[in-house]
Amino acid sequence: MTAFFQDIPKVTYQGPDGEGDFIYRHYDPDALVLGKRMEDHLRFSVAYWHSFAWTGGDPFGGQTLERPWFGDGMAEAKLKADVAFEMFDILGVPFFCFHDADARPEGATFAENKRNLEEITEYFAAKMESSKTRLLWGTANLFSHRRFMAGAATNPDPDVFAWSAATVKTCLEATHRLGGANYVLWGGREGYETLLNTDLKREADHAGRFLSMVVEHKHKIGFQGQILIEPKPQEPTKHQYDFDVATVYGFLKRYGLENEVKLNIEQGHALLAGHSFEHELALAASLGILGSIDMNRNDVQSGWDTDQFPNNPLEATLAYYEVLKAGGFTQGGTNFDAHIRRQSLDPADLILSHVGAMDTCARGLVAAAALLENGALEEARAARYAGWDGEEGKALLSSSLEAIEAKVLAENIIPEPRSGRQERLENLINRFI
Ligand code: XUL
Ligand code: CO
Repeated sequence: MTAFFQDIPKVTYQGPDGEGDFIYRHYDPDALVLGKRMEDHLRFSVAYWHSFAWTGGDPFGGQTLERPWFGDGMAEAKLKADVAFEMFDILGVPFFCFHDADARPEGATFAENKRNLEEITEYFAAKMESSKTRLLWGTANLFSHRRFMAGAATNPDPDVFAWSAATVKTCLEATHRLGGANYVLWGGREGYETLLNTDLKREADHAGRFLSMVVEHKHKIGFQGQILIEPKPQEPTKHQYDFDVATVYGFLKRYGLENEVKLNIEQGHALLAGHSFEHELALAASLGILGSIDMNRNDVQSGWDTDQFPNNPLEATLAYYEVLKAGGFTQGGTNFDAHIRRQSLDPADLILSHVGAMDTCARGLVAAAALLENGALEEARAARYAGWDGEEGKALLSSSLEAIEAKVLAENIIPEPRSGRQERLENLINRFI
């Protein structure tokens, strides 16, 4: 045991009336929701980067957090892993996620990075033998180092493409070695700052070929996890290519990858794209590409990607409603791609941020399940489209403009507007929160 979380007890479910801070009031891993354990529905994951690698910096000031593992060496990387697995155990979370750069020291060459990643992967593997926590997904950080300033797969320099492809190979293999359920590609700096120096078509073709190589390698090594793309519309580049679900689906179709790659959808990124989270989830589900979620909100006032832990049960309900309607997670899960605030200095803050987020999501899941079981929302939706279920409605879709014109004239069709009943449906949902 390290000394970092020394006074913090293991967090367990105590129910809504339990006493103290270090308890779950709503997250009861074994409780059955629609016949499945809550833990198996939600599949919570801690993000290694935010909890253990982020220093508290913002554009106006540097490090605020002090951690005994901050440093460049392998000893610090192993101490970080020790503390991380202690936190997974305190929280009882079933999963974690990591980028290569969060976990291993940065080397001077690719070969050194590869060696460092292999060493820390084996260190994780040894820890996972006695831990219940599994790997939800691994990924490569292809955006922090200055070599990636003009992108990775879409960089104008073939050497950066090569470095990036080689790096993804090592990260995919590390994920495979650790039994990861998914591998994520977030297009960190795959976008542009100015069109004046950018060849859009060439960059898209390179990104398409890069992703195809990832899929080819997945099959070559027998990795059974899902390959996931994480959409985001801007930040860090002014325009990101993986703008939103619709844009990424178009990209996957263009390169013939729509049956190979699914999406990891982040709440805050949906908002940046001008959508609601539930819009992005519903669209991905309707396209058959809903894979996993990053459950972290933005601040409504700042309009930027502030990566805060969820704390709004209504938002969580609307999100899990879409997840449940789509059949629930198979290999995906709920990753908290969220960090504590810059002033949250204490080890306890790291734990309590996750406790609150897990309780919020549990409330959302339970409410969403009750709403589904109640059925009134789906009945109202079905009733709204009922006209299409009859023979006449079906015939319309296999008709032609000419035949339809004749029908409208012959039957003197005059559409009668009907209420969309939005407020009634909003009131219905609020009864379940
Ligand atoms: C950035 C972001 C990433 C990805 C993984 O906004 O969400 O942390 O989740 O690279
Ligand atoms: Co994310």
